Amino acid sequence: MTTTEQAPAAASAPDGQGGGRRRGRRPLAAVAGLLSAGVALGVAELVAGLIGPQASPVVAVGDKVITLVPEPVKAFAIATFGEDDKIALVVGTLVLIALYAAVLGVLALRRRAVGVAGIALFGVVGAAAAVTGPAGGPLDALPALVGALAGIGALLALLAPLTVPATGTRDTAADDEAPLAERLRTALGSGDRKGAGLDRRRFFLTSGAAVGAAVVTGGAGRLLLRRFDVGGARADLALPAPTSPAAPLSAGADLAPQVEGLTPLFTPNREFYRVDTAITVPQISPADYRLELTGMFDSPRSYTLDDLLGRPDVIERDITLTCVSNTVGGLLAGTARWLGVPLGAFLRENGIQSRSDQLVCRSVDGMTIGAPTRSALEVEDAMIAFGMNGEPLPVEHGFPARMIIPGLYGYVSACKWMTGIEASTYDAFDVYWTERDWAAQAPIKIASRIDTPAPLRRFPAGRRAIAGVAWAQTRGIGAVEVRVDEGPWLPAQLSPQVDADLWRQWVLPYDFAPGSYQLTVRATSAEGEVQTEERAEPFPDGSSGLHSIRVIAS
Ligand SMILES: Nc1nc2c(c(=O)[nH]1)N[C@H]1C(S)=C(S)[C@@H](COP(=O)(O)O)O[C@H]1N2
Ligand SMILES: [Mo]
Repeated sequence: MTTTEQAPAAASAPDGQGGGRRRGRRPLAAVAGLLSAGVALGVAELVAGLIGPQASPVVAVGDKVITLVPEPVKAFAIATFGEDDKIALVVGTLVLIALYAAVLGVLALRRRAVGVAGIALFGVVGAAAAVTGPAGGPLDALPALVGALAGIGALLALLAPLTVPATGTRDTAADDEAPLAERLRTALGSGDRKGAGLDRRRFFLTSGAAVGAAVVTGGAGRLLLRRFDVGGARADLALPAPTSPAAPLSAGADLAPQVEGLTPLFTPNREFYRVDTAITVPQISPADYRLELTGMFDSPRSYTLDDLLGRPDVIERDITLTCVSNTVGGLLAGTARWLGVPLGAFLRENGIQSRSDQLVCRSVDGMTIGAPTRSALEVEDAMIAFGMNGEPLPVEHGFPARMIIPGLYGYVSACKWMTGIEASTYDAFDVYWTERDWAAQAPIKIASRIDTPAPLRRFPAGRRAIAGVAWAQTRGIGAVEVRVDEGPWLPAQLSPQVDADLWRQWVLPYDFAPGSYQLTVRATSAEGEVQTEERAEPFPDGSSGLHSIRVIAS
């Protein structure tokens, strides 16, 4: 730990005079700053534990950062950290806080007021972020403010032993006996006068207390926040049986068991890709859930979860979901058996008006997702989903209810933790992603991916399956072809067509002589549209181009 590494350096400070001592004390002051920030964050977490997860300043500030960072930075973060982008953000935020706190500690050594103001500012920023968050209220300012007060207290207590009034004194008793006025002056004013002493023992004792306080309060806060987890309520939820079940799968519909390395037809919930802007997963208790219809409806109303679960028209469908951020050959696509309420019927029943061309779907975390009203009404199998692969939606995937519209990228259809649908227009409302210049309309592009062989990893020469998946939701996949080097396009064998909204696996057995090969795949929709080889990046409406990899047989 730096604390102990720094101590000998400070101890070997050449003399008892101000300049030398101040230099020796700076690392300790930086530590004091760090520990004060730790105490502030811990206490804030404890108070947030009493109020609710939306009040935690770390999370609230992180949320704001996500909302404010420019798209290229976000794209970089997703590209670099993938689904760990939020962990990277939290770690990055903590590193920044640590630097800020260390600098504050050093500045406060000379002028306490700077430290006090710096931590107060930190508290105000945290409070503002929490209060103005999507689920924020005035009470949510409390954790950051109380945390900041605790942090200021900790900073003053930690700096005091670095600037004890009498020259060279290490005697705490002597310090305690110093005149009150003197002690106050040290606590509040410039303690770093020439000749001020350093009480290392007291500094380390206070540090230990600060570490303890930070750990205990932070840990207790985290524990308290578990009260808000809806995992238990989710486990207790009984799903209805569908009135209209998914199309039955023939035996052998999934080719994965026979082909090593091939993506399974259905993606287990745990492995299903996750993309959203939520740092902490929103927790909506089933009992409190409401879906509010607003805007251009003749007879808008609000639905409880039981209203949705108890409907007589529950459908079950197999649908492949895809993210617009998926790069060519990428893994941001997954297939599930979804259970829910047919969206078109639901909207009509509430008298959706023909003037509406955009549904603004609102999530409890403040996200707005704009889906074309027309698709919502006309795409068969569009639904408000509450079940995924035989279970209630996992909390990460939108519990208790989300939208699914086959054929549209998730950012223009698949609103998770959905608590509102406003029938609106594109003219009247810019949603989150369109404000950030992503396309307002974004049908999923035809795509195909090679899962095996893995690129650049040697495999034994001989007969081997080249295999992967291809998708063209709502249209269906008609054919997949593979090209080896500059050879002809060879037709692959496809898994049985189950539903146009489901991806299809493809397999091509190939005799590999030792050597290296360039493999390229392309799909054709059931309507005859051939996947374009023209390369496009995900921004602004989805990537295109053929997946091509180099493989080596030996
Ligand atoms: N509330 C909310 N819903 C959201 C998002 C989000 O950030 N917040 N992201 C969307 C995007 S970009 C995609 S691709 C899908 C991903 O759904 P999944 O995480 O269940 O795979 O959710 C969509 N729904
Ligand atoms: Mo997405």
